[in-house]
Amino acid sequence: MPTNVTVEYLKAEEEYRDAKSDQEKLQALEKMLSTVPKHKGTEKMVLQIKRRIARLKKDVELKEAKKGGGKGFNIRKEGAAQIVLVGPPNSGKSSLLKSLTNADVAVGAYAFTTLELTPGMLEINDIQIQLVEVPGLIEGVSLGKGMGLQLLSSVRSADALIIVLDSSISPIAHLKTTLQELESSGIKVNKRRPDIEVKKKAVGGIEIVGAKHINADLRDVKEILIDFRVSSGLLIVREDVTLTDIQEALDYSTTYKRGFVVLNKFDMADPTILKKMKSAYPNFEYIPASTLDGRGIEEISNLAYKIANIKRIFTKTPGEKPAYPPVAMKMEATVMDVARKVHKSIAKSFKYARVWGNSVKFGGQRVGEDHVPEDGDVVEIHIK
Ligand SMILES: Nc1nc2c(ncn2[C@@H]2O[C@H](COP(=O)(O)OP(=O)(O)O)[C@@H](O)[C@H]2O)c(=O)[nH]1
Ligand SMILES: [Mg+2]
Repeated sequence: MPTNVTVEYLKAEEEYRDAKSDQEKLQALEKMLSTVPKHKGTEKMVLQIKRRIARLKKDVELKEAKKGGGKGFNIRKEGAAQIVLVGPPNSGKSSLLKSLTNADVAVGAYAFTTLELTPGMLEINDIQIQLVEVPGLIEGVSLGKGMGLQLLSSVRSADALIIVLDSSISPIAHLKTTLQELESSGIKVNKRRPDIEVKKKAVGGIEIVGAKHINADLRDVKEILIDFRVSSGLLIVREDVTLTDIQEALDYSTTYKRGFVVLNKFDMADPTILKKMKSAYPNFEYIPASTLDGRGIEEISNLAYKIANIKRIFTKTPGEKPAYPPVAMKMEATVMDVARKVHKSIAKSFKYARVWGNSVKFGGQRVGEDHVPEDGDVVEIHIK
């Protein structure tokens, strides 16, 4: 234990020891995390606290799930992808959902108009994308206050997210707190998973390949591995990483999502805010928008389609015209995946496919099952 911790930290630690409920424990741990001095010497401590928080949250989520959760949670996925709308209360999420979809949504000039998840369907490029409004994330949601945990679990299960901000009142600060809430629940937006791999083994201890990339004491690395129940196995590190990177990569509860920011209510904003946001958080795309005058709405649809990471494939039976509408597939889907989507029996007796479009050199080119078609391609499957 480093001796240079603050009085606040020690108080939080005491609160943790005295805590009775999961809620109290979580709050004390979050307080410990925010008060522990952050430098190389305390990295281990910080990571330990984070592991405890993650574990406790998982317990709480499991308990909540057993109870059955509240009404309005667990929206059934429909369409080709699911994108959640998140952001502070009153930023215009409901208004945006209304502008983009057929959803019947309540819009209100006060916070907490929406208390449950509200879905709507966005139709774009012949594809349906489900948009789901998540009630306003407020500071402290990740502490398990109110509906926080269930809300964040709905974000975890989505394919991507749109962060909606009111651009007329401190959008930079609101983006910061929104991202903090998400990160403290293991949801990272527009970040890449570090290139680390773990192969568990039954015996033999821990072996590290690429140790030169690790900027930490290898004993601490092993301690984290053991804490994640890996007592034997291979850790492969392919790029420079810190102890924190290793923990995040091992923690299966960390998820990585794509997202962009809607600067809503731009009709009331100081237009220079766009440039300021870009320099504060350069890893995001921003769309100045207004549900009042309609600006930006079309761009939001287009970018939503892009981050959904799907492609449209027109399937075709030999001798016939391509079928309409196209099927929506994940971007990395192969011709075999398309065959499976059409029918199991077709996939089973797959022989080859002919493809028209950007993924081939000439129309009607013959390809094997591993070929990856591109958005808008026509795929004609031939069976044995
Ligand atoms: N000026 C302006 N007001 C908006 C805009 N979008 C929404 N609002 C207003 O902001 C308030 C909150 O909207 P709502 O969609 O309920 O926000 P939510 O809490 O994020 O779902 C309502 O009074 C809306 O009429 C916009 O683009 N410009
Ligand atoms: Mg709302």
